[in-house]
Amino acid sequence: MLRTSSEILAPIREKVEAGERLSFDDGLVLESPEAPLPEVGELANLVRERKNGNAGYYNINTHLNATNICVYRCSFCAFRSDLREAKGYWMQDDAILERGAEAVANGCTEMHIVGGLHHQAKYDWYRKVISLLHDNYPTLHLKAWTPVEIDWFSRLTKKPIRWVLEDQIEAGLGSLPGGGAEIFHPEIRRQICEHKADTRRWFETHRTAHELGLRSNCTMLYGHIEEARHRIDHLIRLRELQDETGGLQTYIPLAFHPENNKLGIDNHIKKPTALMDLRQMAVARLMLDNVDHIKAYWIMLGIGTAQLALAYGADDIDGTVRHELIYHDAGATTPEVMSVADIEAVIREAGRDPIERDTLYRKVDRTADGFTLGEKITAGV
Ligand code: V47
Ligand code: SF4
Repeated sequence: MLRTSSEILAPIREKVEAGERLSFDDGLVLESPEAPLPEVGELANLVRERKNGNAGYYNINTHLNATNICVYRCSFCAFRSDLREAKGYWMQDDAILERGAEAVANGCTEMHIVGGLHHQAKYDWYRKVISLLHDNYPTLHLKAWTPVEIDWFSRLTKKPIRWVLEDQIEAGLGSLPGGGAEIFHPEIRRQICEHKADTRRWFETHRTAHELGLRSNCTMLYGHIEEARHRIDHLIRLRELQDETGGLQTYIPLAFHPENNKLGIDNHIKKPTALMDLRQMAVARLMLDNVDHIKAYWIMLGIGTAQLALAYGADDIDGTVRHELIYHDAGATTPEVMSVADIEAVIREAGRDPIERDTLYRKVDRTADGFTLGEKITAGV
């Protein structure tokens, strides 16, 4: 049933209903407080249901942050540590293998691996993180390294990004997660993470990964010092890459958590409200017309907002998750892990049909002795 549109959204509603692409200015309208959120959400839901029907995707996954010691000092980061700090750690082979064994015992199909750039770690150590896990637990998909890490490996080895990615694929890398994107616009990026891989390098890494046949995710860190125009610029840059390669599979809007980090403390920033979170979800679904999936990462949003997000553009809530540090260090109060029964109940309560997928969006069917993978789930238009 078509509802009457508020005046400000009428032209955008027409475009969305006709399946037309939205412009930068349309994005700013969607961001404006005069655009009623329920209506923005309804439009996003239209696109979400066109692409993904009533599916509510999740996976069984775990995290590995093999070190938190980092040469960089991104002002939003509560996870990093210096070598001399008590919280600094660096995992060696046994601990990494133990994490793999635990993952497989828990039925995980994916391990999400990112971490600090330890000044004493050689490239071979980072490669070994991947090869150890892949050789010993070949059913585990390794979604690992952001462009910040790939760029660092390129500096360590003095080899191009393409060489690093090829070498990582040979070691067992399965795909790239979405991190390290933050805000692409230089006005903001230089204030929050001046030294690490810049926007050009982020795109070069993902573009090269896609050329090599890897899929990747993408993110945006919102709710700090950026403005609406920086967020829309960010989404349009991602949309342009996707037009070029088609390799992005999921976009995850990341709500800034202000605790225990310089950016939050110095600027007295409060965590984004649920209404801001829902608007970011919906705007992304509407602007990223060529990306199949939008993820409401429950660890970061909280379970209630993630459930609501399934009606505001999102079709995925990430996984059961285990060993998450980045958000919990920055003040997240969500549980550290959710059982399959609970995650399915959360999705069902939101009115969606829970579907277990693997990292590459193939349907997972559980069997008595493990799981089998179906065809890639194809999104609609
Ligand atoms: O790049 C760091 C963000 C990202 C904070 O690909 C923070 O499936 C909020 O990329 N407040 C890493 N955000 C996490 C990430 C991710 C998460 C879930 C799923 C996937 C995926 C990727 O976390 C970093 C940065 O943007 N981050 N500190 C903070 N204080
Ligand atoms: Fe280091 Fe990553 Fe934290 Fe930046 S976000 S300080 S690169 S661990």
